[in-house]
Amino acid sequence: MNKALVIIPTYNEKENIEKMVRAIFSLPSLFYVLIVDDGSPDGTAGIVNALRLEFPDRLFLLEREGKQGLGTAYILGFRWALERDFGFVFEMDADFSHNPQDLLVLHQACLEGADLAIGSRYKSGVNVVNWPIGRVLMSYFASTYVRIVLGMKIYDTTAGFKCYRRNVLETIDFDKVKFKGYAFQIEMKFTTWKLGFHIEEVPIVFTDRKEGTSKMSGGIFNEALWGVLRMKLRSMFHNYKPKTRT
Ligand SMILES: Nc1nc2c(ncn2[C@@H]2O[C@H](COP(=O)(O)OP(=O)(O)O)[C@@H](O)[C@H]2O)c(=O)[nH]1
Ligand SMILES: [Mg+2]
Repeated sequence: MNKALVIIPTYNEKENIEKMVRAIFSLPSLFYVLIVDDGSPDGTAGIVNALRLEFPDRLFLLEREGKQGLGTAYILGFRWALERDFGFVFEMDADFSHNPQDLLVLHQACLEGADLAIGSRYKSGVNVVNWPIGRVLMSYFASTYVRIVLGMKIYDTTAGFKCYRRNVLETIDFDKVKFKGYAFQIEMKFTTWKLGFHIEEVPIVFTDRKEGTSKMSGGIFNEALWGVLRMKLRSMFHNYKPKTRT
């Protein structure tokens, strides 16, 4: 159970996906990669399928019809990983905002005892490169808002670059995960924290994508804004229990 799987959700990432897969496979540790593509009209899945001929044992692809959001893509990937013998499961974007080298650092944090390691932009100052200042400020203050409302001691609450130990994913009841965008990232951290797991933030530098376009939308932002209040309310009446798997 020491195998490490990197899950990458994709929607229109034809400029990035091949470079990203090759970058991960050239790291000194052995990582497996699962792409969850939502029927990207730009043919991202076709590129992955071609690459699978070269890496049939290390690269996998799940295809869904139509854009269904990041949260459900990850949950599909988590279930897939749990049906197999992966001990460490990563979340990562396709667009090189997350430096593949940092997979090694997150992995190391989990090997040294973290149940969840978070690649954090805000652990030490603000480590964001090439985002317009408005977006940096919004992200930074959103993270602070979440930390205060939920009372969670995490600086980068919306971070999407993470490594979970298998037992965390085995314990979370995915049927109860409600959100899809940034709120999904917050909800996963909040649930992990409420369940009493050991969370560590590892400082990383986040660089804005150079190719392709962001899928961030006002709707996703609003979901996070109101979702955090709903999470807070729910946590006041809800007892966080590990899922009993049958
Ligand atoms: N499968 C899937 N992937 C998505 C969806 N929305 C975004 N992504 C992917 O999730 C990652 C992060 O999205 P991105 O647009 O870079 O968001 P941003 O970094 O917040 O601007 C990228 O790899 C996207 O291709 C979706 O609805 N479905
Ligand atoms: Mg991005």
